[in-house]
Amino acid sequence: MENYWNKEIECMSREDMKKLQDERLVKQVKHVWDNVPYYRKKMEEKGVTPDDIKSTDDLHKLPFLTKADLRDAYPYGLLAKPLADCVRIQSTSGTTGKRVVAFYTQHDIDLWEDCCARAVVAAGGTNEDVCQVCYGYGLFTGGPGLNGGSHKVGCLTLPMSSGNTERQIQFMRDLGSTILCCTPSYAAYIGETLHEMGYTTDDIKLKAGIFGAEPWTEEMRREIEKSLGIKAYDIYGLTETSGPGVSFECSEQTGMHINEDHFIAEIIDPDTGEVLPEGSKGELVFTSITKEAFPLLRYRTRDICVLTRKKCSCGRTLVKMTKPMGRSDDMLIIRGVNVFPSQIETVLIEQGYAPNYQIEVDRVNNTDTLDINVEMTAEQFSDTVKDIQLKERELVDAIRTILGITPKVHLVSPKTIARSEGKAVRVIDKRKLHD
Ligand code: DLL
Repeated sequence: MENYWNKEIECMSREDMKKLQDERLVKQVKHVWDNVPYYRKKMEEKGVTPDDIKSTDDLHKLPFLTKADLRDAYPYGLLAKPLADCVRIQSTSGTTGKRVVAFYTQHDIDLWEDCCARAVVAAGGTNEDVCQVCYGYGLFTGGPGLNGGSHKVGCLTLPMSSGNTERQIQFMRDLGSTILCCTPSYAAYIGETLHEMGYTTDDIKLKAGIFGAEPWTEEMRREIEKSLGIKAYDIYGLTETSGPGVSFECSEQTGMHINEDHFIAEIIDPDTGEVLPEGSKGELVFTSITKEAFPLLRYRTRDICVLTRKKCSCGRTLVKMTKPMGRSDDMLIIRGVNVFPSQIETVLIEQGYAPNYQIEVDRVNNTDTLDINVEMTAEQFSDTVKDIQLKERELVDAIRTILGITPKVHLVSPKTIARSEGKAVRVIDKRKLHD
């Protein structure tokens, strides 16, 4: 039998949900207009005032927000509450310019954790469960989000954070963890390590996993399910909209239900910005209608997917999104970290290299690898092998500082990276991330 965290909302009739969204949107637009001069200016430029927004039917009149706006307004420019009312930030990795900093009031945190609680319950979680959270804690939203959701449900929560895999398995066995929360690639690695340590699924009590924060395929799902003896559920979200829990999978596993009482979803044509009808593939746009501190209106996620309102056997009426099928920008997700090629380029140029480089991403044994080939100038090339190795190490350190992940850097001879006559091919992504 399907369990719900908030049946009234999760199974609400479409008419009632629309009414709720209408009311909340009107209120939210006014809140933003009154408190965020940055967005108010954007509305004025488009000739829209709060009076023009009477219901969700008017949503398309509002201007979009993009990552570029977040960058312009960094750090406090989109804050809609006085700092005195804010209690937390979370953030993505990246240099200042690319970093997203999201703000929360206590109320925002409560609602966010509530969204995550829905995901935990949809994966079969109850207060009888032992929930091991191995998403990163700290600035990343994964750990704190699932931690909060697991607490709300009343699971015994293990705030493990990621890493130290043998210890993860020891805790999992000693405490009898039943639910695992982490990125799908880390789940696969935990499975591998479990078997390498000589254990089988009979030695653990896991029954479900809640995995997200990066793309993963149905094949990978089946592999993880087999190696850990569980049912694996997908969860989606982004820092800008709180973090995980914007949408989550139910037992039917044909897409993720969006928490529409908090987020209005639209699909647009990424080139023209035109809103597309249900069932079309396009860029996902979210309007957060309950957030107090960091309420983004029509935020372009750059994630490409499809929305569907087909009846779901789980009984939920919340709209479903497919797994993201790609991005409309050049962001890569490597080991769960958001990486823009331009961040790497900036480091190379700062360190005196010409912008002749190629980034190679692959997935080996379910772990992402990042190799960066960088061309030396003729001058650099005349250095000794020892000098070149030292330079490679310097680059590795500089990139690790910026991205938070360790790449392999290969300095190559001048003129060995193919020149392009059109757009340079900077990134070769060999992972098969989408079905
Ligand atoms: O990854 C939030 C999160 C944490 C989601 C834990 C799920 C679990 P960001 O670091 O801001 O936030 O990255 C957001 O990650 O725009 C997608 O491109 C991608 N992403 C997130 N969840 C999924 C998923 C967190 N289930 C970006 N499948 C998003 C595919 C995902 N991609």
